[in-house]
Amino acid sequence: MLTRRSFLLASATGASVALTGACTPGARIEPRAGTDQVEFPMRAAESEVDLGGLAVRTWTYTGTVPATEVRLRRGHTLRAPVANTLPQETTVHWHGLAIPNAMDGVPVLTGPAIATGGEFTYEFAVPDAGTYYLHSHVGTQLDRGMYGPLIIEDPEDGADYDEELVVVLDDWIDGTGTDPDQVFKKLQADGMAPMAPGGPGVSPTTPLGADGGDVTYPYYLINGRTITDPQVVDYRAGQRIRLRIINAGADTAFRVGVPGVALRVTHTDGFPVVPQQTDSVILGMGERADAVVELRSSAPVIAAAYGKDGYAQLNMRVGGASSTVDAAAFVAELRRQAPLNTATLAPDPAVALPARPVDTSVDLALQGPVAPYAWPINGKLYDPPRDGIPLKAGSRVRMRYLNQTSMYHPMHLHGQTFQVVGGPRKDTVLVPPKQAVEVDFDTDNPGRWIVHCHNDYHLNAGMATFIEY
Ligand SMILES: [Cu+2]
Repeated sequence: MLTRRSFLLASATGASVALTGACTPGARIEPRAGTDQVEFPMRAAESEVDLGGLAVRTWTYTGTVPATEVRLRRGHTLRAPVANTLPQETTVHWHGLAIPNAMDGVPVLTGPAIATGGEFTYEFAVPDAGTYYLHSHVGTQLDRGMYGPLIIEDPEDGADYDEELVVVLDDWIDGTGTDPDQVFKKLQADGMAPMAPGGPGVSPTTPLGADGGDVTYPYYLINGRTITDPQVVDYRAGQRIRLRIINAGADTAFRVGVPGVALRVTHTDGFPVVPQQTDSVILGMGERADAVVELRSSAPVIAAAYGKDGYAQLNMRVGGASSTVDAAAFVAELRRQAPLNTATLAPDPAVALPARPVDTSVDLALQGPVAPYAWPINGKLYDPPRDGIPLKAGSRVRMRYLNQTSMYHPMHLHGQTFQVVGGPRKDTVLVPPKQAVEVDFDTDNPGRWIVHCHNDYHLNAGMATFIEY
């Protein structure tokens, strides 16, 4: 019997999908034949990487940016021995997966980090299908090259598309004369520039307000390539492509679109939604969206940095023809659009949380910046293992994110996924400036679980707390 997997491999050798470029992340890991276990060894190491006309020294898990794609099927077991050769301790966090606490990769809360010269083996069964990613949860390592896609297939995948394309977005500064540790030190030394008064507030076309972020990046990447030498993927006219879009950036939200082609958004943060057509979608750091596009001619995927200059690009090529799209003009068009916020989607009924009364409400007031550079929650900076929020196992919790700041914060909960009140199942949700977002979840996976802003610099500046039960 031909599985979808072997079909994809067969069609790839039939050249319907040709990956070009020397540094594509397409060398994917498969389960060992006859087993359900995927072995994925990683070596955290300083690496020389070509980002498409830009050679940098950075830190990686597999010698590439992004890390080699991990792809397995729901219920499979992932076994990942990680050796750390970096001059700092490190971990791997499996973003979005509700797995045992000791495998979550958050220092202090879930276990010790992997020391320099040390090793640790992560091993767990993957509970839910969908588009996920892995990244370091130590310091500013996420803003180096320490991230990669983690794709979990459902046996029923593939009914409404022909091919898949993983699209990993990133903001890049490491190895360009500075590194993320120096960037963070500079933010602390300089303090925050005062907010420009009278900038645009939150509106349909500026859904995250005026403040795009704290870091100015020289480059934006899709699948580890700058716009100078983007990845090119070949298709045939009429093919339906499932884009699995992952925002692996540290301080940048992206507006994502394909010129002249509608996106049919089918999933967010791994979970299926009632499909929604849109011209563009906005993704905060840590968020994912799956969207099916039907290609009639060559077209790029464009990701415009929100509130910042610059964009990232990947080229989908049909019939070998170059796209005639003016990327810069499309970026300007993206900035005029009202992008879809995935938090407004309706869940697929199969994954909606069952209705039940809320047992406990937790308010998290998002605050800052406090001079010189701190972002508190409820007046406190992250200080594990102190100041956790005790909860009861087996309860329905409503968490209210109250953003009192002038910047957006993508809030991420570990260990269990939530349902946005009135919206879809997710693990990361954008909280626009001066607005509140409510999410519900069930305490069904005991442990100490961090809740934090997925802006990596805000996290390092204290914007986190944790629940425990
Ligand atoms: Cu934040």
